Amino acid sequence: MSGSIGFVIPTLNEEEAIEPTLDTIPADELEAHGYTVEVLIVDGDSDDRTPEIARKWGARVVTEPRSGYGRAYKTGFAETDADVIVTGDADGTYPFELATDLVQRLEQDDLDFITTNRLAHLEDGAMTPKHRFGNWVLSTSCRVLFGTSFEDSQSGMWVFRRSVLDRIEITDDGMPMSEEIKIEAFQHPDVGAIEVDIPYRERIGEVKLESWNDGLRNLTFLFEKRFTH
Ligand SMILES: Nc1nc2c(ncn2[C@@H]2O[C@H](COP(=O)(O)OP(=O)(O)OP(=O)(O)O)[C@@H](O)[C@H]2O)c(=O)[nH]1
Ligand SMILES: [Mg+2]
Repeated sequence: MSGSIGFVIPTLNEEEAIEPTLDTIPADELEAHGYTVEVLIVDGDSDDRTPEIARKWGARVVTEPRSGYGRAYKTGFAETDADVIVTGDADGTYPFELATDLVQRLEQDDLDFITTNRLAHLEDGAMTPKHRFGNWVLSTSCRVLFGTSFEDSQSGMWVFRRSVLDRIEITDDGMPMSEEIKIEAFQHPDVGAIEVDIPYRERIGEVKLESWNDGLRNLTFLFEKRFTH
């Protein structure tokens, strides 16, 4: 098999976690399978050593000073021309080491978009009960409002063909972009989308999520998308 794989990873002050995260990317394994690999960091103008550490590791770093998780991904997607994009946080939580299996699954099953379900194998300390409850509310809301079948609406690890981006619309610049990309992919008649179980680990470094604010913003986004778009 051949093709290019682009890891797109947003960072904001992740100097403690960035190197251990990058070290889990199975670049050699993917290359042994015939793929070329690019690692792209979209840095939100961190005021710590995150970009410097990422560059030293060998990643390409672009700076996106406009704030927001969704904004960072939009910029990263526009910067890469990889055939398949793999995403995830720079905080040590997601199993990038499974990327080869996921890319092969995408190709063998002729899929376009894979999202991941962290709730299946949560490791100790990975998610507080409050976050699990919030996630359940949001995933259930997605199911009721959009008829989507995924369990984990907030997972940030996706493996998808770049061509999907020509068929879906991403509008949100913040955290709701995570549920938006899944709803768009799962609802599109010409996008083959599934959810796959993954383990999810405890975060390295400071928690950034503002639980109540981000949770409420995510919920409001779902209702607005359903009833005003
Ligand atoms: N470029 C950029 N990256 C961001 C921004 N906000 C968050 N990130 C990064 O996006 C990823 C997801 O953010 P997290 O803080 O891990 O959000 P979360 O996973 O919902 O919450 P916790 O891991 O529990 O803190 C991380 O790699 C962050 O460093 C931003 O405004 N700009
Ligand atoms: Mg995270």
